[in-house]
Amino acid sequence: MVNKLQDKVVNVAITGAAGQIGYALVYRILSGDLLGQDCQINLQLIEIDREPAQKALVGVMMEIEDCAFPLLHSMTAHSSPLTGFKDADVAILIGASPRGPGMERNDLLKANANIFKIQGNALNSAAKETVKVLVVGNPANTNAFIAMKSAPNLPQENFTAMMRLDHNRALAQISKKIGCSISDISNLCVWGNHSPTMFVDTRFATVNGKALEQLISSDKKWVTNTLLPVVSRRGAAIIEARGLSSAASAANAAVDHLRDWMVGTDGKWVTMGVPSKGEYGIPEELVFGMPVTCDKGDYNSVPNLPLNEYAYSKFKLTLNELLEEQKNIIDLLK
Ligand code: NAX
Repeated sequence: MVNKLQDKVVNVAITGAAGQIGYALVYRILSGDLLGQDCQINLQLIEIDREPAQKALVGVMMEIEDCAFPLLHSMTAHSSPLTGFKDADVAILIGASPRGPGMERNDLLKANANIFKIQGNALNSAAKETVKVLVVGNPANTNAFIAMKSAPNLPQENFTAMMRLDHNRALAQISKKIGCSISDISNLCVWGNHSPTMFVDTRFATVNGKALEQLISSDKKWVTNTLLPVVSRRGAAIIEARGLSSAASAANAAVDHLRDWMVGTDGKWVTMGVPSKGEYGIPEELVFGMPVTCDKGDYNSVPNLPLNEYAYSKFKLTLNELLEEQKNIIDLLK
């Protein structure tokens, strides 16, 4: 049985596996939502070498066991990214340093820079050269940049940051506004940083082939007055309502991001945070949210979209924020 499935066993490494998002994510992966029902999974779960994280991880693993998932081929626990990322085909980097009391954004950037530098190094030494890396832990774009720069032997395009939750949040708001289904909406994207400066760009969006702009022409201000603020403040609104940050929707976005990357989007745009190749004047290597299409393991940014004055001002704001973040951590990469 195992031999027959050998070519369909995928090694999936997850950091922060005992946290909220990790807990919601493992069940989706083992249900077949990531790679379908024919692909078995070796789950490599990584947590910090501290309590209560390690004990919580034991509990998570007991629950996974109790699900008796047919797709679970093996499961291992790790406190070192070097063993945890061994031969990884997919690495989902969720664990990050949370913002502590009195911590400035800069302190948070630096605390995470150290974590993602170590993890980038470990991926470089231990993971497969084809590993697909998704960084979820915040500040996700800059963390992905750090991991990428710390893994010089791996192709840069292997490193991505999660902007899909922002994309999905925008899709859901549009679907509610128009009264259409999510799959009716095309050509939406989110530019820039996974932060309140992100730019949700609806200028090219269509619903069943009709321009969104036309469909909301009686409520022209809806995008700027409602959609953009709702999406950019959604994380905070969820914390206020639930008392905890987004977890199931973040895990769902991680599944969407990775599944689309590996399986393909059939020409449909999705948003991924990817290292720039100089598109749209974005400095090379900056990990920037942009529209991409995916085809069986590759992604390509959507080219030649015009940026009018309004779009450019929004674009520039989020670009400048990311450049500032990069400037603050660049010395730590030396
Ligand atoms: P939790 O605090 O529930 O879990 C984080 C887990 O990571 C903990 O179990 C912790 O022990 C572990 N961890 C910390 N440092 C680690 C390290 N160096 N190696 C391995 N494990 C480590 O947080 P959770 O709600 O799961 O959120 C995780 C991260 O996702 C946060 O940084 C959060 O800000 C970020 N998010 C990113 C989103 C995105 O769209 N990019 C959306 C959701 C979420 O806010």
